[in-house]
Amino acid sequence: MAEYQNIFTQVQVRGPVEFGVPAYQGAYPRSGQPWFSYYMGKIGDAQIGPFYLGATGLISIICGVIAIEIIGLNMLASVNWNPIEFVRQLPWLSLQPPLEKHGISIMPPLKEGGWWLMAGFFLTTSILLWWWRMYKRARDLKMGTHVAWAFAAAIFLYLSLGFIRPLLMGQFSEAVPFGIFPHLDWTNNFSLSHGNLFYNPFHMLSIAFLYGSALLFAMHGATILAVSRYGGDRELEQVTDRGTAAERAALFWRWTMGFNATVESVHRWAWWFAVLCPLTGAIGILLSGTVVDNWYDWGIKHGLGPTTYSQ
Ligand code: 07D
Ligand code: 07D
Repeated sequence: MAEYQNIFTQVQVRGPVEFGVPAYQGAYPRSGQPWFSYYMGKIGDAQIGPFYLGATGLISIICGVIAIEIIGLNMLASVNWNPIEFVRQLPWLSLQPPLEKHGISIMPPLKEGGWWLMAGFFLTTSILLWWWRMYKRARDLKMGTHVAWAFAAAIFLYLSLGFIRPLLMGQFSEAVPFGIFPHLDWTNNFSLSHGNLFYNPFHMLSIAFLYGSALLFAMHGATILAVSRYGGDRELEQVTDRGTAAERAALFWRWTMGFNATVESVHRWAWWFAVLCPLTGAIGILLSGTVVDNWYDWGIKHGLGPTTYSQ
């Protein structure tokens, strides 16, 4: 039997199903008989289940389904309830936010933004409940709550785009429409109507953290794969007996970069880069139209753009 396994030399060992640590007292029990999937085992754990849904999970899914129903049925109505056209045109269909004349009224006519507000309400409730479920599951497993706080950073950007900034502007019409290409059109228009978002320093920071996250992920993923032949992917052994894998990985980076993160700190690097991407982004969005109207003009004024032209 192969001693060390990675994606290339993988042997799937099947023991009895693992039920994990007992559920927290008062929590709903995990349900369902777990089963194994060979193909899931290729990309992760082969065991599926048991599942834990709980009240927040269940209500979150119900709210998510209601939001998708409202969005989907409005899109279907926009193609005269023709299912073929719905499928054909889906990427371009949309549910638009309230018209400008309704400001931040929460009761505009349904067809003038009411449906959008309703869908937004259910989607936001669904996302917040899922956050709460994530936080609770982590606490009940006596884990840190890092994942929930990273998710909160993304939720902050989502809320900035669709709720906080529109409130600050006094206009729900400023919010993002639901729809695949329509939300891209909105993104493009946002940049244009604020004089080129590239001159927004927080957009710059967000991009640096986005690219940085990809780079860190590539470096970390590649490093661990590169030492998986020495058991580097088996984190527990690396902590109790560093062996040669972690040492080689560290040495590799000291040789090639002059510095190495530690087994622990590399995850802090990754967490901060990922979290700062939407966090700086949200700041940039909240400043647009509220504090700074035109980022290009702002950039020129603050030395980000050319002040004179040679031609
Ligand atoms: C891979 C994890 C899985 C998540 C996935 C997304 C839905 C929506 C809706 C059928 C990396 C699931 C999608 C549930 C289905 C309908 C009507 C995460 C992974 C696979 N965007 N955006 C996409 C959202 C904003 C922008 C794709 C959501 C801003 C650009 C997908 C939000 C701005 C491009 C999507 C949101 C913006 C995209 C792939 C919320 C500025 C693309 C996403 C809630 C930040 C890309 C056609 C992906 C694309 C794309 C979803 C917000 C810009 C549909 C849910 C308003 C420039 N966005 N987006 O893989 O191909 O994420 O678009 O805020 O080029 Mg977007
Ligand atoms: C959207 C957080 C919300 C998501 C949540 C998830 C579900 C689905 C799914 C069950 C992504 C909820 C999930 C409901 C459940 C399943 C499967 C995070 C989101 C809560 N830009 N730009 C960014 C670049 C331009 C514009 C960020 C590059 C142009 C606007 C990012 C370029 C114009 C906004 C970034 C570029 C423009 C952004 C997003 C290049 C358009 C934003 C970070 C090379 C012509 C957003 C400050 C992120 C922002 C944003 C990258 C160009 C417009 C770094 C690389 C100039 C309006 N841009 N951009 O984490 O924060 O998003 O801006 O040209 O709002 Mg940009």
